[in-house]
Amino acid sequence: MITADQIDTYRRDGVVCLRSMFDSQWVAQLDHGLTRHLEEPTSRARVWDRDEFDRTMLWDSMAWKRIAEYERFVRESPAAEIAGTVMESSGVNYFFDAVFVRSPGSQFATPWHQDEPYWSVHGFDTCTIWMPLVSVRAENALGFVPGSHRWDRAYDHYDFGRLNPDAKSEIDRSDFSATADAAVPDVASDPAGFGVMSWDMEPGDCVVFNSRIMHGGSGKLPDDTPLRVFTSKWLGDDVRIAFRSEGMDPDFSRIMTEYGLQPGDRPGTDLLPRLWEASS
Ligand SMILES: O=C(O)CCC(=O)C(=O)O
Repeated sequence: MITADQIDTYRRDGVVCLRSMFDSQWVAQLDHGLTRHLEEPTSRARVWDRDEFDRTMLWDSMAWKRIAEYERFVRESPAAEIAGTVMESSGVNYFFDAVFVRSPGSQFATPWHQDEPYWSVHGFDTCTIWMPLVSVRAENALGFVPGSHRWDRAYDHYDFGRLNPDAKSEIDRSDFSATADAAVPDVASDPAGFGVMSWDMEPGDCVVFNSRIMHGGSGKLPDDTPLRVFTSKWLGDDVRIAFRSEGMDPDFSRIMTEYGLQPGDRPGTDLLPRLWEASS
């Protein structure tokens, strides 16, 4: 299903676009789940952008245990195998899901960032499967700086808690002000210079990206075009639990502790279940 060339591409670039990985039933299930999810979002859901035409970009996460369609996708779809195969891991654990929903014409572009430095885990072998549930053109899809998953430096954390036009109170938010090491490179002002890659994609296609890759953009949609994206995050061989003193987003430290997971542990338990083994 996945070729050696595609695995090489992921190893080199930190990102690979895979075509027709999920059949129309998986896409329909996720889309149905997302519709239900948006009717009853979690307490973490937040509008990241609302413009003068009331066009929005909404984010929510960690809904898989309450949206049956997500849980089925996580446990039974090819996603775990895709993640493990592309990362060349001996097995994978599930981490969490996040959705990114833009209403038609939303001009919001996701700030450039890396994911893993925000997380309550540490490791090179972490990836996201980014799946649009509608057609998306390359210029509106998530963009990636190839090779940046191996950049050997820590960047400032963008504080996503600032994206709160509706002034929602009690949002998960870390104080990242002490983390400054180096400013995030200004990829948005010179995408060609950074070699930014993105793809025209159809429902069923996915992009798998290493969670240390610099990514951002997406959005800037035509007036009649929405964007509904489901992402799932996966943990491979070298990953350990890590509670970062500089802050986390999302911060899993409390729930991990409740499940008996401590810094330095390998992922496990019903919170981060093992869902695929290479030997199987
Ligand atoms: O789809 C987007 O706009 C952002 C996605 C993203 O940053 C992620 O999945 O980590």
